[in-house]
Amino acid sequence: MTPLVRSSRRVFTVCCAASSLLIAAACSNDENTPTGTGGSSSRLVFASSRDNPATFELDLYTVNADGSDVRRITTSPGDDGEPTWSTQGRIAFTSSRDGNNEIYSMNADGSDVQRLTNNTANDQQPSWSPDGSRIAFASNRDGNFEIYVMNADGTNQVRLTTEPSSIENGPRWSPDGSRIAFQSDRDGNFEIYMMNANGTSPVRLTNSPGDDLFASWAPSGQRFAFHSNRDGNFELYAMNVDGTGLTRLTNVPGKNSYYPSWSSDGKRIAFHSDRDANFEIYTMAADGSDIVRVTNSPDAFDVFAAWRP
Ligand SMILES: [Ca+2]
Ligand SMILES: [Ca+2]
Ligand SMILES: [Ca+2]
Ligand SMILES: [Ca+2]
Repeated sequence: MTPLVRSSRRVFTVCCAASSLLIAAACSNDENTPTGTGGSSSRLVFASSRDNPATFELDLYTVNADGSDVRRITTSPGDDGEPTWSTQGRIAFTSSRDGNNEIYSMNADGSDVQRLTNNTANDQQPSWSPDGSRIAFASNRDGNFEIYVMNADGTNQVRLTTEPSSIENGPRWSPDGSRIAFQSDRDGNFEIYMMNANGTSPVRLTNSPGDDLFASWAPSGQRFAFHSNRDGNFELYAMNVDGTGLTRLTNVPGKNSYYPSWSSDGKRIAFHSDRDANFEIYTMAADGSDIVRVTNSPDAFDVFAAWRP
């Protein structure tokens, strides 16, 4: 496995008993915004090993939610993963192209790549502020994983959490910009927490004996999806930010679903799953119905899907 996959696996081996490759993709298309299943705006970005069959290295691609118009947008050595789209149309992502995981940004067609971090530690999991001015991310530069923020050009990198005995990662900026969701094992296993965007007042939102990971906000800011192995294998769930309204969205015993990404119209959720043999990208209605398979590359990982805002 390549470095990003290894590091993801290492993180998720620490966090999750039944760890597997995790990745999601964001979406973007420039010239058109086709209407996909369910009427949602329908460009996704995702990571795939489809063009690197010998190494399984991940590159980034964009695609319509119906599976059409796939475009490869990175070609560098190393893994490119964890892409996420800003409301201004730039994609931030994690790459090991320069030797270890760093955060980069680029236009949605792959042009104008900018390196934003430069640190021998793992810097990963970028999440844009809604106005596109800042990026939250996770890094173990200070000894273990904590949540950081920086300006969109990489300046002014500031640590938000200080929990030396636990992992804090998976930051996701709220749609109104006021809060950041993240995951931590500070209470014994991974739970979803939420804090103010300046790092104050963390609140625990989930409480399960399993690992609850990678919150994705609904555009209303009142609900979030996440993946959890609380019922045995990893499935997708959603709940309200006040802790009510827990709903299980997927149910495929023995297979896993990961990394939800809520569409900006609130109607659909993208994710990746090995339910059809290896990892492919899927979307479903926000209530878990109407699952649509987006990718079909049986010999490649297709992971880390994210919708274009
Ligand atoms: Ca680094
Ligand atoms: Ca920590
Ligand atoms: Ca838990
Ligand atoms: Ca595949």
